[in-house]
Amino acid sequence: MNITFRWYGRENDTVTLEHIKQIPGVKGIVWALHQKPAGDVWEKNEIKEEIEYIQSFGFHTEVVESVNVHESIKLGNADRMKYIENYKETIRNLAEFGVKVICYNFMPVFDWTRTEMFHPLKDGSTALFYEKAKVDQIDPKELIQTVSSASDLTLPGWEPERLERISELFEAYKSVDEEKLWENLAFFLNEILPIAEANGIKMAIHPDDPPWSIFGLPRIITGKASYERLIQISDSPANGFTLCTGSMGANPENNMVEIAKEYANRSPFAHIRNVKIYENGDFEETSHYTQDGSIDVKGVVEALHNHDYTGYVRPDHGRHIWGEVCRPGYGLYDRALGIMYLLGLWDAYEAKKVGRQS
Ligand code: DNO
Ligand code: MN
Repeated sequence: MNITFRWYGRENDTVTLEHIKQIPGVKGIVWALHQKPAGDVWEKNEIKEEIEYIQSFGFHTEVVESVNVHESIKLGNADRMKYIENYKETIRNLAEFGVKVICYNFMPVFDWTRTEMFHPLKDGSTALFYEKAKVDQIDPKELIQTVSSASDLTLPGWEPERLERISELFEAYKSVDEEKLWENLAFFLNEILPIAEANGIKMAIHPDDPPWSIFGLPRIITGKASYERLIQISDSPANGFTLCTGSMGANPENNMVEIAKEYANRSPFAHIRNVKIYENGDFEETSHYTQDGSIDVKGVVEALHNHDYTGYVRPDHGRHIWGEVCRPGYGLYDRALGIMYLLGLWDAYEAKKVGRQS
């Protein structure tokens, strides 16, 4: 388990690398060129500057999250090859600087979706919250307002430029159903995976969050069946998954312990967090502690440990605690607590294993 921490860069994060350095066990920073619009090539000089800064703190920079996929690729538009070629160039450039894993997602229009960014929890903290009935009724434009006004920092997937085109995008997706989206994903993967493989990079698709269709848009990376279909598209070792317990696990039908057992070897990257799911389909993000939510985080870590998992792991979102002012879900304190929980579990399983062997 190679512990990492997501960081949004010098200009776009309240957390500093000096702070992250004080969290025990963190080996690497999960980074990105966040200012880059989807579809642009990440140039070598830009990559170099960012990783040199991060590495000057002693962190590795082997995981990128995310290189976003241009909407034309997801829609299968006539100009998609231009963006696919750019994506290939970004893969080659990142490989040259030692990147090993690229996390990406294939969600139409929106990245992760929540109805509240700072929802009060019973313990006095706040956290991201998803109210199912609200998403079923709300005009997506109104939701965009809520999300983008929640923070002064740009939230990935909710960039103002992208959202200006929202009506146009919704119109375009009218002709893209789930099957068509799968076709477009397969086309993209068949183009980029040979490049990734030849350059020693593993692509790691992030599940849709939440893992069901919202606003009538198709969503396809939602559970075990999606993983099987991805493997059918390509068995290349470069065709990997990001095992995100909180995203996929927001659907109680997805047993994350079973999924971890079955797909750990296909997942070069894991996001670990907990969510508490209510009967009406609402969910809130909780601490990582197993007893606080609906996901068996302890069981997931045990499954990874049984696999002798050497992949990259990061705490995913956290609550906002102790008065911290931060990006929604990406404060320092609760994610640091999450790391301590993961390390504690890991060490306990390790001790048990050594005990068994001696
Ligand atoms: C949610 C988060 C997401 C994720 C991107 C990956 O679980 O991890 O913001 O980073 O969707 O592309
Ligand atoms: Mn995630």
